[in-house]
Amino acid sequence: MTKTEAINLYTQDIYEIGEKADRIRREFHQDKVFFNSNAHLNPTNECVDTCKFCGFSAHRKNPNPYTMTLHVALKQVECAVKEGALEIHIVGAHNPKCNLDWYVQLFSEIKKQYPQLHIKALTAAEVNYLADLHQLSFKAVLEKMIQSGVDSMPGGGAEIFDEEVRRKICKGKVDSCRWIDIHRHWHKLGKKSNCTMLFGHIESREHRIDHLLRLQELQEETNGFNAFIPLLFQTKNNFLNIQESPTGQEVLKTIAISRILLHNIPHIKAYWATLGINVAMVAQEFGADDLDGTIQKESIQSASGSKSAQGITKEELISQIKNAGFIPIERDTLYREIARY
Ligand code: V47
Repeated sequence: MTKTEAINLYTQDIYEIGEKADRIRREFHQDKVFFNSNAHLNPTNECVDTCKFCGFSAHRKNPNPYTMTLHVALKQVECAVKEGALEIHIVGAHNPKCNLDWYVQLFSEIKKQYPQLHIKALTAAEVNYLADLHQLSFKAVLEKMIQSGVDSMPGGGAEIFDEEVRRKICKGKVDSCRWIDIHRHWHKLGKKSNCTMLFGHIESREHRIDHLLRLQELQEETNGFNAFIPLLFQTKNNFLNIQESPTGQEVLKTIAISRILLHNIPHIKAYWATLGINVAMVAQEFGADDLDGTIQKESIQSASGSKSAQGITKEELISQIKNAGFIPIERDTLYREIARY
């Protein structure tokens, strides 16, 4: 599909593109809706970057800076495991106090204590920051991550690839080519990752399509992405001053178009923390097949207004999925089925 044809999908009736997306979704996953038992660990919110969309970073809009000691971070992991987490998703701010040695110690200690726990850690933006901080190549950082026990990478930091938009919303952060190069290399090392798109701020439909087509192209080359996560922008406590969020229709169309364009990425995650559980469930009829997980404690999106701070229970996820007529499948991070309810 050309860029123009892809952009024109937005002008089609919502049910028409919903049906196309649903057909692809059902070919891949039939009636299954996936979720996992996971926990988030955000070791610090003290950030040298100044992304305008972020309410998590400690600056004027979030006057509560924190940086965990290794001991505190490991205590959180211990609690997460006790609560049943099979995956720990580690994402923090760009903070020289949490340098590469700090993360290497954290990952190694987690792997030593909980060898079965899947470590999904460090966005490409963090990898790029740590490489610059230590004057290393990003390849060297990725290799250190693997040596110390990181299993897969999350999809954050992609935002919107268009450089003009990036200059306005996250100047100085990893650029789009570097984000793609980091994931390409991670895939070449035999590892899987996810990819995201932050939408619903100042970007246009054209920017979204450009973003999706670039992800499609990398996936064609590496086949290393497990899931795509369209992150709906949360408007509170940040410097973008967005007054109006996209309509429900625009959100669902964006998810459906993602499913159609990213026919080579197996999973589309309707992340309940940014969509809310109700829209995330409707999204399962428009191309998505995954909700993300229990999370336990969420600090990034909830800092900008989402209702995800306390996570969600497994029982709630299961009953939402069942009541919507789908089959709840608990998965591990790499989408191997653990249980069917
Ligand atoms: O890169 C920051 C986003 C991302 C806001 O890989 C915001 O499975 C909405 O990438 N409104 C980090 N989003 C989170 C992330 C993620 C989440 C869940 C699963 C996975 C995965 C990855 O959060 C950042 C940024 O794009 N973000 N501020 C905001 N106001």
